Amino acid sequence: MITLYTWTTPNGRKPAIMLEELGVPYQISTVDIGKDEQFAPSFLAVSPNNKIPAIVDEDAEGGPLAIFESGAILTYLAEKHGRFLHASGPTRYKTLEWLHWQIAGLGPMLGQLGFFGVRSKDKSPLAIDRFVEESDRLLSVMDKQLAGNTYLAGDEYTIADIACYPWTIAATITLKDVLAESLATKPAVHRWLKTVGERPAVQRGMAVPKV
Ligand SMILES: N[C@@H](CCC(=O)N[C@@H](CS)C(=O)NCC(=O)O)C(=O)O
Repeated sequence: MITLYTWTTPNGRKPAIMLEELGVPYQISTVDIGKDEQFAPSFLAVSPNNKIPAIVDEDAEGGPLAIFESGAILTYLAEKHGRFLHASGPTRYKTLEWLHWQIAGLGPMLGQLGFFGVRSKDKSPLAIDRFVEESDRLLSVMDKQLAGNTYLAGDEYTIADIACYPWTIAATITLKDVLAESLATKPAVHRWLKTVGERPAVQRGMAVPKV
């Protein structure tokens, strides 16, 4: 059995979508980051970087295995089950390219924009401009890729789409005011959001955890 440590955030929902897509049994352990539960010693033993998501797979090869970082979790689950990531060849590397792009770029930039542009009481125009500009640049890169491809890595739905969906849909909801101009010029991103968002497993994963 896999235990998923998660909360109601874009990063937390990526492995939930993946587990739903795979249809494997898993149990949820909620970590309320608003109550600092990510600093509890029992959670730090699983995720020493004090961030969700993390998993523990009791049935991993060689014994129980704890993994933190959503990209590592998605890659592990994809390879364990042989789905949503080719074992070799160009599509594998296109998938990993967009997966890493999300983890190093899209997620952190939208996250900073959420902090400076929405949650912070002190509104710094310099910081907001910087993160709006960078978020727009990233969404433009994504739009260009999706204008020529059904999914991020090409014709197939992969862990790159699973990683990018929760952040991009969040951008259209929680960041819709600060990113209004940018989102109005990204037709391929909206088409992809609709296609991915119609998958039943994505809808189930986006509802995890129920709190
Ligand atoms: N690169 C990490 C980012 C994880 C992350 O930022 N998690 C946030 C919630 S979305 C968190 O746990 N924050 C708690 C904290 O920073 O103390 C991943 O992709 O797993």
